[in-house]
This record gives sequence, structure tokens and C-alpha cells, in this order.
Amino acid sequence: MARDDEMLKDWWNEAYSGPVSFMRFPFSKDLEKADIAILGVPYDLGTTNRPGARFGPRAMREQSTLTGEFDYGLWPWDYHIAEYHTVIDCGDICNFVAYPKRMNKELEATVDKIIESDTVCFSMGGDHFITLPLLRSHVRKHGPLALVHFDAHTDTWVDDDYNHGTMFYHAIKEGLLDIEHSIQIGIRTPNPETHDIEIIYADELDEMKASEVAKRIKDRVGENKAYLTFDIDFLDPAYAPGTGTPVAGGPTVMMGRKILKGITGLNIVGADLVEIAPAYDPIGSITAVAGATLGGDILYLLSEALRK
Ligand SMILES: [Mn+2]
Repeated sequence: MARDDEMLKDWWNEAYSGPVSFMRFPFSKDLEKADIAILGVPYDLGTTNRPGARFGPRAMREQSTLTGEFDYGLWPWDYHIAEYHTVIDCGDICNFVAYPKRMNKELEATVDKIIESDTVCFSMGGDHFITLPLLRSHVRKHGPLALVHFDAHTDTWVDDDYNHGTMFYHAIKEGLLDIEHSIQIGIRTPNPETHDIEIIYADELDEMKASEVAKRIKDRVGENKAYLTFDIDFLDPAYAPGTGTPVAGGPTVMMGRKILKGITGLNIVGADLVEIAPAYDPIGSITAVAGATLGGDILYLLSEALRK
């Protein structure tokens, strides 16, 4: 069955034309009617190496006009989310340019408002630091959450300062995580302290089938409420060169997609995809195409969780 919101249909014909919302879901702030809200967070002042993830939401939206143009949904999912749920693109958070503290406040206030109205939020970064304020908001509503974290880095460095490599240490310190049900997947950087989070390192991952990885994640998380965060540098730089801190030796886009599809059924209450810095894509928006596609998969996971 095709999606039935005709609102944007009058505005575009092909992938290269028309207004650029994520997967062509209508721009709206009508949270009362929405089941899932998409939010851009164009913030990259937490970056430690190459900056530019502030351009991530726009790049994801642009490439999603192709991945999201099919009335019958995103392959291999065999339906369109709009058959079950009202999805809106809320645009980007604003009023924070170059002010990290203001960004925290603004993002938490925006997301509090979204999830208070029982709308599930999918955020597009921005650098990975944004997941800390996102978690604070979600934990206020749901209590401590199991973290399902795809990344080349653990981002749990013990450091009192805030950046995109320390925010999960702060999340732990603030009691935001349900540690014993949290898991990190794809790690391939030094990690002096696991903080008791389960880790599937990239070398082990390389020996596993996607279904085995998905099972490990499901076994760890169980029925508990979870927050999914996907750093695009989980992927090998061959598939995602357009990112701030690429690390060689990572999985393919297909592996990432199959793992995501494989964890259908998890009770995911919120999610983000971060760290797309399109300026480092050599040609063809490689990273943003991957991000738009994986972002679509994550929307399906949220839709599946809502229906469970
Ligand atoms: Mn990373």
C-alpha cells in the first residue's frame, strides 16, 4: 500500500526536485497528530578532529529524497511507514549558533516538548555530543535507558570536559544509562575503560553474520527500553569518508542495514544518527546516501517498536 499523504505530492516530481524534507515526510510542528518526529541538530562544536557535521542534517535530507521517494517504502521493508504512523519533519533546532550551553538547553527543551506529547523522536546530527542532551530528555520521560550504540569509538573517555568523545562517560555519571543492558558495536579504537558496557569490537564483528550480531544485541537489551545511537563512522571509511573521525577496518553499509533490520522488535524509544560531515565526501555524497538509507531503517525500527 502506498503512503496516502498527498501534501508534498503537489510539490515535487522526481528526486532532484521539490522541497527537501527527510524522506519527503511533511514539514510540520503539529506534535498532536504526529507519531514520529524527525529533528535536525546542526551542531558540531563538540568535534575533536575534522569539523563539519553541522551540515549533516541538510545532506541527509537531500539524499533521502531518493531513498524516500518510493510510495511503497524503503527496501527491504515491505510496507510504507505512513501506512501505520504519521511522521513529520520538524526542521532543525535553532537559536544556538556557537553557544554550546544554549544548544544543550534548546535541544533538551525541544525534545522534551516532542516526547511529552507521546511522539517518538529521531534526531539527525550534528556531532555525537548531541546524544547527551538527547538522552537527558528521553531519560526524564522513560527512566535510565539501555544504549544500543553503533560506532568506531566508545565515546566514554573519562574527562570532565564535554566533547563528542566523552559524552557517554557523562551519561554514565549522570545515571542516564541502564548499563547492564547497554551494548556498543563496531569499536576499533583504544578503550582503557569499558564501564561494564558490553562491546562487540570490529574484529569480532568482522567474523560474525549480521544475524549473530543482532542476536547478541537483542540478548543484551532484552525487553528493556532502549535508545539507539548510530555514529556513521561505525562504517568503514570506504562507505563513509564524510565524517569527522574516520577509522579504517569497519563494516559495510549492507552489514549495518542487516544488523538494524535484525534488531526489529527491540523496545527503542528514541534514536539518532550522527557525524555526517558531507564536505569530506570526495564525490557523489557517498556518506550522506548511506546516512539517509540507515536513517530510513532507523525510522522503521521506531515504527516497529511503536506497533509492538
Ligand atoms: Mn565515532
